[in-house]
Amino acid sequence: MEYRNLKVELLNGVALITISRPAALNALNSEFFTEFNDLLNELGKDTSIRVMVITGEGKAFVAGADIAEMANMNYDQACCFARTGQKTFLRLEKMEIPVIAAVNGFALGGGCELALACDFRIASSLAKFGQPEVNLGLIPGYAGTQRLSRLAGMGNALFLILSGETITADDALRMGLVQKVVPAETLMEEVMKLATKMASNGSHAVRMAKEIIRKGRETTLHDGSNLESEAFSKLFDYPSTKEGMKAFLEKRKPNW
Ligand code: CO8
Repeated sequence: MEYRNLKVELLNGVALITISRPAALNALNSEFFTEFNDLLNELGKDTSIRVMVITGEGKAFVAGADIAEMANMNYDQACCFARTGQKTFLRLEKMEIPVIAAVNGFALGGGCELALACDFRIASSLAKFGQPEVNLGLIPGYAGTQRLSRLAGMGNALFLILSGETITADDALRMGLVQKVVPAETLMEEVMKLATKMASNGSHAVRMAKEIIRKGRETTLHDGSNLESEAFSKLFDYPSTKEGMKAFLEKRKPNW
């Protein structure tokens, strides 16, 4: 399928998605959300895809929701625009396969929220993060008020959202907002290496680990541990699990 705001490449089990609207610093508009949902439908059907990577074209990852589109919205339109974004990002978070944000530049407002909905974030040393909505008289609308405090703690979430300050990749690393910062020129090489490694791991194990970690976040330690033992045992029903351990004992790579 052809997209106006997205570029998609499939490489060794990895779907590399580039948000491509560089003239507006990849700002998210309604057309983007329609296309992105179509793409998720398409990728969901392709069992050869084991990892997704999301990045942005040019100097921005995503500089936020499209301010030009939002400027004249009324209550109903704003509600619809916010809910569309929330549903889309929730859907992304619930993808069975890992989703990595390769944050190449500005990740502001809705762009920071998109990065937060990915499983983890690898940032270029030139990346900038922030929730500058208050500068526009707004607040985050794609669940940033909820995900940021869960990921980076209440103090950091309140600091970023109430101040509207933009922070560096190193500051984001210190806050736990990103997992790794790498030189700008090696970002995609490093992310793709990591994604390819993840794509080569036992796919049932990777998917189950993601599901349990995410579900466990919403429950008690006791119930989460039960989810884990259930999932752990279920893996033994898959021939690939036996193959992983057999390959180790036979000192060879697994043939999943
Ligand atoms: N929306 C629309 N256009 C944008 C956006 C945006 N978020 N960001 C940048 N652009 C456009 C600029 O208007 C400019 O267009 P043009 O060339 O036609 O004038 C072009 O991109 C390049 O931008 P700049 O010239 O400003 O580039 P600079 O390098 O000087 O500055 C910045 C880069 C600092 C990133 C600056 O562009 C900026 O501050 N952008 C806005 C950042 C922002 O406030 N983001 C938050 C938006 S609100 C939001 O995301 C809410 C999410 C929840 C929505 C809920 C729905 C109701």
